[in-house]
Amino acid sequence: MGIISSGFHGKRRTGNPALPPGQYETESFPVLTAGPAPYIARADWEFFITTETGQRRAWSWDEFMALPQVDIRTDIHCVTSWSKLGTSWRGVSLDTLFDDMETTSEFTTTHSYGGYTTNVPLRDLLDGQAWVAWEFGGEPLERAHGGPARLLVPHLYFWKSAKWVNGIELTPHDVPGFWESNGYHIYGDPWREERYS
Ligand SMILES: Nc1nc2c(c(=O)[nH]1)N[C@H]1C(S)=C(S)[C@@H](COP(=O)(O)O)O[C@H]1N2
Ligand SMILES: [Mo]
Repeated sequence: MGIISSGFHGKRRTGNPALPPGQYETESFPVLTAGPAPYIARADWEFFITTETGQRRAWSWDEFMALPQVDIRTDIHCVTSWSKLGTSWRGVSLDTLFDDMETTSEFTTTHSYGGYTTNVPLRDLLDGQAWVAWEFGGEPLERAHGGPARLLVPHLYFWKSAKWVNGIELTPHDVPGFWESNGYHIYGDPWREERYS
């Protein structure tokens, strides 16, 4: 094929190096939720981390807001093939939240209000790779997108970014979460197209 007209690729801008294989760019922000969206008031929200030894840390909304806040600009990639480039978020780095925790666990299960779970290796949550985000595009995160707050792990497919996040459990083994038990890949690297198991 020598001749490519500009309309040929349609919205599948396959030439964009920011797009992982098989993804197309969207300007909209689709909502994807398995089941009903829970309603959690900020006053009732907390975020916990538990370890394999039973250590537990938890932050109320006000305690969470008193932690250092950072702005994040990142691309997000949904396994259903849409990618949204250059999204902006504000939240707390998981490096901050894990600061005092002592663990020998290498894996985590994130728990959401409403029962959703997803597993991510601990190393993928640290070193500036993951946040608990509560603002999107300069506005409080909408409930449909996980407000009051959601996990943001943008280097993995977006199902790992648990909405209505409640806490993270450190686990000795890699335990499949909701989608990982329903045919999705255990790890979910969009650049390797790790969509399904
Ligand atoms: N609690 C919870 N988190 C979730 C989901 C869900 O159903 N429940 N869906 C996941 C999936 S499959 C995707 S693609 C993204 C979608 O986020 P969005 O609705 O903000 O686009 O949230 C992820 N986090
Ligand atoms: Mo998804």
